[in-house]
Amino acid sequence: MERITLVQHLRRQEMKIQGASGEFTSLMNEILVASKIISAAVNKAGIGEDILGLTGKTNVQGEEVQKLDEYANKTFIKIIGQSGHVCAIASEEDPEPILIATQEGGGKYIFMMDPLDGSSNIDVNVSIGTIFSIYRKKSKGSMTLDEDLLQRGDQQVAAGYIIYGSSTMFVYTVGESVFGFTLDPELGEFFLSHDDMKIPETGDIYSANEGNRAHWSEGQKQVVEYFKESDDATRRPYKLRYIGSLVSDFHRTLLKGGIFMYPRDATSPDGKLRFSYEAAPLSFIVENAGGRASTGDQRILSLQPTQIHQRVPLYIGSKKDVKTAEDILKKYS
Ligand code: AHM
Ligand code: MG
Repeated sequence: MERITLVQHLRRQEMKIQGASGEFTSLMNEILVASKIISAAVNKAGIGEDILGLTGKTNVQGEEVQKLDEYANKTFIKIIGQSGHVCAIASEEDPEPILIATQEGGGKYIFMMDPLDGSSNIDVNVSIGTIFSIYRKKSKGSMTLDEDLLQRGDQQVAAGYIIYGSSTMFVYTVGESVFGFTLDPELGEFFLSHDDMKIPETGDIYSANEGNRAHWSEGQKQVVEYFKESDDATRRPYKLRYIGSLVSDFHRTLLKGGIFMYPRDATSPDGKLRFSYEAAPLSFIVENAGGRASTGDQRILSLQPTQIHQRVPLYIGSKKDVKTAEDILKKYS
């Protein structure tokens, strides 16, 4: 594969779009910068608090040690907010969206993110990640909640995630194709490592928090029973893998196929994951890689959100596996 950096790749993509102003590429470059800063901080997470014996309140410079998720949130807001390309930032960490005014009257994009997903896994050295999504401002004049911040997922201009794992990877799509880049830590550059990513049509892995089984509907229990049955023709029983860190579980699903589920249950009627920061961006990615994503009975990208922090059940992964889950759920509904 040609050795090409993320910056070069973005520029080439831009050249394919007629009349592109460069604003989008510039915004993506800012995301890239923020992600390198977070990647370095995640790599040092253990050193800061344990190896150097810090109290957790102040660091060696006498500054307050921030929790990594707060740090990631602030870093993204600062860098993206100053880019001049966005008019609003909505973050899973903040109750209200942040409106950004620039001298020119605000950028044309809306940036949504889960700055550090799976952050409860930091202490145990499990991969975590950032999920982001970009929409175009639709309203004329000042921002509106309905027109601008509550857009359907199929209106996304781009979506991506950064996984801080054994290596740091940046995966993004602007539609049609999905591209993955791996950070070379010595050079501090992301290089194309996964060109035109495609999810297998079926997999042999299912992923769900089965600890919640007691609260599941009969349909959801049957979905999991199905994947556990023995049948050579359909490669069942499937393997179970559940990390509990969405970016990691999703990244594996994208590469290997299979299905990831976070269903609704008796204690959480809308599931756990958020539409704007988790379900919609990952669904945009999976569909552009040839996969499928639904709430169990509706395509995620066709769903009209009504609240910025709305939760949705999520079934995401290989086309056939997600369809199978939907069919079983329908049968028991
Ligand atoms: P967070 O946004 O508070 O980090 O929570 C989201 C995380 C996802 O990364 C993961 O898929 C899910 O919560 C795991 O939930 P559970 O522990 O209920 O299985
Ligand atoms: Mg999250």
